[in-house]
Amino acid sequence: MKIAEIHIYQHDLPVKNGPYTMANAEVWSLDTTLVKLVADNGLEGWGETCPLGPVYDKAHAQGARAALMEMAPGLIGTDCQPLTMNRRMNALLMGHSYAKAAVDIALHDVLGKRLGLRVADLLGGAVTDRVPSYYAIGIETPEEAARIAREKRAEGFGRLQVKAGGRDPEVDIAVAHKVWEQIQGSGMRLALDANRGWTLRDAQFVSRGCSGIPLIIEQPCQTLQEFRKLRPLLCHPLYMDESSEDLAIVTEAIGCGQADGFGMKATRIGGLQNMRAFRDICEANQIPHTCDDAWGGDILAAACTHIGATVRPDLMEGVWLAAPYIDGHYDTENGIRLDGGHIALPQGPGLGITPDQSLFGAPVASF
Ligand code: 0XW
Ligand code: MG
Repeated sequence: MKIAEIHIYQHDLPVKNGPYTMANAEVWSLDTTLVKLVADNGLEGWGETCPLGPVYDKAHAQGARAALMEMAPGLIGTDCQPLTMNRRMNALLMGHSYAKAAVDIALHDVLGKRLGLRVADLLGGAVTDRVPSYYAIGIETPEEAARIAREKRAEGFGRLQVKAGGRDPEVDIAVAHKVWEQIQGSGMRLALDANRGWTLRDAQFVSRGCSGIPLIIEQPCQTLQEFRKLRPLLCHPLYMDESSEDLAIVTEAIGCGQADGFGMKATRIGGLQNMRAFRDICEANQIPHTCDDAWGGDILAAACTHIGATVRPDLMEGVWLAAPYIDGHYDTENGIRLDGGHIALPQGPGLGITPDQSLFGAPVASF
């Protein structure tokens, strides 16, 4: 089976009840890119990439479409095999893993349909059909963060991520304590995610101010060098998110003891083929991690859910969904939804999602 056509679509995702807030950033609407691969047997596969605005990661919406248009002519005629396709994309364009991921996801979708297998089965096999999620509480006051924590505990979430940074570290400390008061003893795990918004000084202040709380600190600062300096100074396990830009950085961070875990984005690492390798590297080193993405609709949500379903349960830190912030679904029947803090693994072949293509309008480019 070979690639016969590639179609690229742009679609806006306004943030429901926005904005979505993080340290030094708030977003009101996202610009997502969808890729439809048509194989020479007529089967179609869908992929998606949706940077969280232009400053969250080294990725932006127009860059994704430009990278896809750069590669597309050279991908026509390529075998529908993930490794072959990834090697072909790397031979056509250096970097831009977040764009390549959309092709890789679409490829897994069309290959699964060809073989009559779920993407999770292509990735080694699902260990669960009810994938754990986690909820991210934005930059909030201590009281509001505590209210949301109570609500999400009642809904059945097993893990909370609380956004921090971009403000007085004393407020971050107060938020962490208020949230912990709501979930202590429930078995819920807690992450404090600064999204690179702390200095080394603030990260140490907050960790010491929360020394009695069993939380993890996620992406406190900007650089790998800061991770190296900070790791021995913290009272808490240190997770890497935005800095984990590729598998080489992941293996170095694990090998050098810079990271105790990861918040991993399927598109940042380059798609499901690389996400599978990341999963296996983490499992070989007993390293917990998430399987999610910065944003995205049903296609990206399904991709993260499928890889998330294959992760060893004791290492699984959850699949985050943008769904609570998106009005409607690409696939109204099989769209990816939260239920009691968990996500039902789609059972159809491929991603198990059939997007209503009319939502996306005409392609911005076809090859
Ligand atoms: C919580 N997320 C997965 C959603 C937002 O994109 C940010 C991200 C994170 O962990 O930084
Ligand atoms: Mg994060």
